[in-house]
Amino acid sequence: MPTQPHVVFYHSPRSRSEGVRRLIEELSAKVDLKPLNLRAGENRQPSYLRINPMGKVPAIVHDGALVTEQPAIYQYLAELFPEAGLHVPAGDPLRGPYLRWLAFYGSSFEPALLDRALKREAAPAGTAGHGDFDSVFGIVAQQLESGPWLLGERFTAADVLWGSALHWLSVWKMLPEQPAVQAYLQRVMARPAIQSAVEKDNALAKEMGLDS
Ligand SMILES: N[C@@H](CCC(=O)N[C@@H](CS)C(=O)NCC(=O)O)C(=O)O
Repeated sequence: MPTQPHVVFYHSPRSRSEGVRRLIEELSAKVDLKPLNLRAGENRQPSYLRINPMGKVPAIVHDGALVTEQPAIYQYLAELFPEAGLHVPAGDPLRGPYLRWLAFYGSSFEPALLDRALKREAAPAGTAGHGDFDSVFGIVAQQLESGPWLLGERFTAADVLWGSALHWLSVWKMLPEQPAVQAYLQRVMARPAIQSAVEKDNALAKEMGLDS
């Protein structure tokens, strides 16, 4: 019988790593969960900085190798647990768009979002590697118009990443009203694995005292 890969997952509810937990649930992957209380500064302790010098979550360790950065983690885990069919392998015509949307999240969406959240003026379009928030969000919203998923009929790990990020932004009222995006979020959040991960993180957040 093939053995399951041993993956250690450093996680905190109410952070970006909630999305990774949703992916893990979608993949039906068994991982070694290491909760870190960011509020208590557990991620800044030397013991964790030795594992991830950035002191951030999400982070995974597999076969002694550290993987950080959401797009890399989503791609890595989806390929490590291929039975779930959430990765897009090399040679598949959707591979390019799949990688594009994973990378676009980290290299364009997050920086543009930070500009908006901090009320910073976006750097000139010809200088910055990312655009202003409205342009970047407009491109994502347009992509989601045809649906049901980011890549059309095929649900992938990229939907878990985008669905989780957009979900939180919608909860925090940081997203411009866009019916196609709201409909997409409803589809993502209705998935049984996503609901199960949300329930587990709600329980963990309560246990860790993160919701007060
Ligand atoms: N570039 C990282 C960002 C991760 C990140 O910023 N994580 C936050 C939680 S949402 C964190 O760990 N913050 C704690 C800290 O920096 O002390 C990624 O995409 O995974």
